[in-house]
Amino acid sequence: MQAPQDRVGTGVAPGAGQTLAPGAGALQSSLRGEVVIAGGTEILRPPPVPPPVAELGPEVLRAMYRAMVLVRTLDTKMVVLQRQGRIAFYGPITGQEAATIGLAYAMRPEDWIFPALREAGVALVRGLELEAMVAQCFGNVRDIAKGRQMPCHYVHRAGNYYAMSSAIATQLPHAVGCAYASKLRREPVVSVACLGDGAVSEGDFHAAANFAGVWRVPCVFFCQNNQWAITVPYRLQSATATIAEKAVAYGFEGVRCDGNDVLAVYETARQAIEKARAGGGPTLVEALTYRILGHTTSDDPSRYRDEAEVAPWRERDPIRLFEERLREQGVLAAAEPEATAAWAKEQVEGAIRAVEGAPPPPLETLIEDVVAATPARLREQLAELRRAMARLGHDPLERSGH
Ligand SMILES: Cc1ncc(C[n+]2csc(CCOP(=O)(O)OP(=O)(O)O)c2C)c(N)n1
Ligand SMILES: [Mg+2]
Repeated sequence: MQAPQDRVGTGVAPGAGQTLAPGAGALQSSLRGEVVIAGGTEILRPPPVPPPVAELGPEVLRAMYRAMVLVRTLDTKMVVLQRQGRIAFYGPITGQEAATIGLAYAMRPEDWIFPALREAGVALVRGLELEAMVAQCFGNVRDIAKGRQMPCHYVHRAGNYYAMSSAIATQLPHAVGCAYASKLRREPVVSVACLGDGAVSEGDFHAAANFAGVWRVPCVFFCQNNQWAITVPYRLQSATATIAEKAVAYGFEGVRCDGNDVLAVYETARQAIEKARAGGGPTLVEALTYRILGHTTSDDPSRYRDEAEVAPWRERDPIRLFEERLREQGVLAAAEPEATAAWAKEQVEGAIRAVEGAPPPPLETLIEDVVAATPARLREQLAELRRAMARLGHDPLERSGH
């Protein structure tokens, strides 16, 4: 169930109110300063104006911890579901929770995020319901995207979370374009352009960074360098010692942080985002982390990677590091990790129970949403499909849940 929408912040806007092309939807409303975040797990909500790290109160620190545990729990469970044949595919974030959640808490609600594959935790923190996420992985009628995307390719319009595209780096010019629109409208809204280390070999990365530097747009490039792009290790991807230093070529600042330390990521991302908001132009943030599991459930890293390389990174598990720190500071009580794990398990299992049995999207949705009025030729194709399915013994009405 979608919870009622609640308004959590409003933007500014001299020059706002210009209209974009029809169909721009959420982009239009957000750039006009109408920021809403719908639904989601209230307990994870970040402060509307993220403060410097030293001023983060215990409630927010606890919320960050819960968000990390929830993402890990979702990952673990969804990988199992894939192995059981209940979903087709999954791309885990495991080991990268600090990078994902640190970024999520550093953004203001009115900011935009253009995700790559491993930012689902940002959608969760920005109000996407767990049930909607799980339904997306099943691709059933409860999926906002109507089963049209691969699993884990989320979209969350109310949270300014752009639809994830499989094609590496294509979101980066889009993010820069969105940031350019904010600049033209004099709106203090930042676009966060997410990428993996593999994306720096794509032309789109360089075009986006060049444009961002020349026009000093309010865009932060946020790279989760997990040191692998499927089977390709970082040393074969790029000859620079860091990804951060690539920013120099485009005339803006690059900064690397410990991607397994959620507070380091938070503060680095926050400073870059606030600098962009204040007119200081783009920054390339590199969160150095490690991909603990396979690229996705379709991958077997034992075929190309030595497990000895993984072991020290397992030791630096971002959730455990944060947990130890919070316990030392007296923010987490001794019993809290166990209670949080039980809470997260119930949240995830409850979401699966709620959506797994839902039917597939209606067959008609195959031809909807492409053009305003569905042309006759598409309706004919749908009728032909129904006839073919009937011939082959499928009942299209049953399959479509009608
Ligand atoms: C343009 C393009 N080329 C190749 C692929 C196949 N592909 C999917 S993910 C991936 C590697 C991505 O690595 P990285 O950017 O480091 O992100 P990570 O998966 O490590 O988070 C590749 C090559 C693709 N999806 N799009
Ligand atoms: Mg990578």
